[in-house]
Amino acid sequence: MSVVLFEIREQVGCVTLNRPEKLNSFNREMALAMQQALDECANNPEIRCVYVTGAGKAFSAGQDLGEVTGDDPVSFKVILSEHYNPIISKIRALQKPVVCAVNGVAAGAGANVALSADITVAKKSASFIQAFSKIGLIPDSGGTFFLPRLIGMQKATALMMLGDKVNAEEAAQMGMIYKCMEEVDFEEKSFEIALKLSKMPTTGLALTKQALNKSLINTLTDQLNEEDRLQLKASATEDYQEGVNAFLEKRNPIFKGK
Ligand code: LHQ
Repeated sequence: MSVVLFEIREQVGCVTLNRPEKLNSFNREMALAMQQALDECANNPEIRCVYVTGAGKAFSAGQDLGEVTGDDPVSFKVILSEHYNPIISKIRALQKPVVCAVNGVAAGAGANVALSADITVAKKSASFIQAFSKIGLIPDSGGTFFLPRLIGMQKATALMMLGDKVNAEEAAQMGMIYKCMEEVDFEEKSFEIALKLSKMPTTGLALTKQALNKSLINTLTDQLNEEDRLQLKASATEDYQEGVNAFLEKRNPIFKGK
């Protein structure tokens, strides 16, 4: 069985971390397979939205600690530069919305992969742990970039230093994730978000993502210029024409992502 499952459902690329017996902790094979799945999502024009989740009871327990110990450990340099950093960069660079459905515990790099998605939702029983400090490491996988921006410096610092477990409801309340969702129909309801996005004007959504990526580092003046540039692109899409026409004709629009 593959350590990452990949399938296309309608126009959604579904990526499932699949080492449930190891709480989907990342070893080299899984990190590289996830990158391959993200590349397929980026390059396949049929795919208009990406949905990432975990198999079994966990989303991901972060780094497989068995791989960094023992006789032939994988080096930290390799783990960061070949595993996590490319995963985070690929998620942010993907010109399609990435929905992450956190189905259980997300710890260490597992938590920060989840927080790098465009829209992160979590099952009520799921939790987030910045587990790094407990083993003497610093938060990686973009955590020190995204978490303070999501929840503010004080809370991010406390969670990263104390390594507290945050449940899904608290995570939603503090703005770490978009929504905490009910247990019973979590897969179906979280997938509906991805499905809805895949039927929207996805070129416009990609341009929105570009603007938001830039907003994390831009001045207001630069950001206004960026909005100007990207809005011109959005206004030239077929989907924009379709959206306006459908509104005026009082019908449902059919968007093609073009
Ligand atoms: C695991 C793991 C795991 C291996 C559970 N590895 N087996 C970057 C640079 C380079 C190196 C290091 O890492 C990084 C980035 C990072 O991600 S650092 C942070 C690494 N992750 C952690 O420190 C989390 C460790 N795990 C836990 O704290 C707990 O397992 C959590 C809170 C995730 C879940 O707790 P429980 O639900 O109580 O499950 P459990 O602890 O009983 O685990 C179940 C099994 O999974 C168990 O194996 P066993 O054979 O006893 O059933 C664990 O050993 C194994 N497992 N996490 N990361």
